[in-house]
Amino acid sequence: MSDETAAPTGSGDSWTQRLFGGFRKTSERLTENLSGIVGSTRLDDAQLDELEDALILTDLGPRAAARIRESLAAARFERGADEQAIKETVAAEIAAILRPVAKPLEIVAFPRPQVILVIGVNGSGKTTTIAKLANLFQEQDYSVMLAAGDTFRAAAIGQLAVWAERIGVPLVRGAEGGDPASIVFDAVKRATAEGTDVLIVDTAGRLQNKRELMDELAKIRRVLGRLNPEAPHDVVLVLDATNGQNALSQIAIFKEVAGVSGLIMTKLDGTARGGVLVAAAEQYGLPIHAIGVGERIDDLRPFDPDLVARVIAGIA
Ligand SMILES: Nc1nc2c(ncn2[C@@H]2O[C@H](COP(=O)(O)OP(=O)(O)O)[C@@H](O)[C@H]2O)c(=O)[nH]1
Ligand SMILES: [Mg+2]
Repeated sequence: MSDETAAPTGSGDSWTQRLFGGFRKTSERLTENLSGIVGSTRLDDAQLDELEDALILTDLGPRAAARIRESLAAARFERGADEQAIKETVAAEIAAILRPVAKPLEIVAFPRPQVILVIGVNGSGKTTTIAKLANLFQEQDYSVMLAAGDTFRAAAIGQLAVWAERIGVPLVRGAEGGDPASIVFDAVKRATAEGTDVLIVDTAGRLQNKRELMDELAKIRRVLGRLNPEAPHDVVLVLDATNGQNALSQIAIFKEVAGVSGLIMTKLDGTARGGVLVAAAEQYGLPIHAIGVGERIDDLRPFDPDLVARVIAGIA
């Protein structure tokens, strides 16, 4: 299994290897806690209580802990629970939590464009994720346009411009400090005129001033709604997996300030506490569209609940 720690190579397998990295902390805690029940034929209440208490302390969240306890209580390990059988049971339970929320972003808007508003705190990975999404949509033969709605820092506009040029998609941008709503207005008009399939809008994530952020996002939504009552079709919150439990409070805040229709979790490589994804699925039930495991353009994929469940259980 030493391959799991190998440096990412860009091959198909490296995707799973990096996922193992992002979930390692969660997975190791889980395995440690499960080791106490290996060999048992029937798990008694005391053992199950102890296990549940320990699992609550992992980042999977209390409800996942309770469900894992129940499924292990119901499981019959005829010849004594071996580690593999326990892990399979746990993976099945985690997959059952994750499957209902796994929903890829689909381009279905009519009339076009489908407007995807991307929100999240600074540094969570919004701009990088927008580039990766644009690339995914292009691979599916959709035409894509980007709007630089994070006008707070010139660097943010420049960063999106670099990506737009690299992947060959048009960018609608304004001056630093400009009004994001007017950029979005121009972008929707241009995308409509050009028959663009998907318009992805970057935004600033200044949580320090919640009121201002709320006003800014509300204004963007108003302008969008005036041009197309269905827009934005998606409001995607980007979460940084290395934020652990903070990611959960960010969901609550952004639901309040902007409404959220789905999630993308980034940085599920390195030393993330990926288990928070399971807690988010349980607690909010919001669609999880995709996950990111690196800084490169092809480091984003639609969320695969079965693979992630097996990685968490340590058996992928
Ligand atoms: N390791 C890792 N880094 C990422 C990932 N996504 C984004 N980043 C990095 O995180 C930093 C912030 O990303 P950025 O897209 O600028 O975030 P924004 O402020 O929300 O727009 C950048 O250095 C990105 O390269 C990821 O999935 N994995
Ligand atoms: Mg940005």
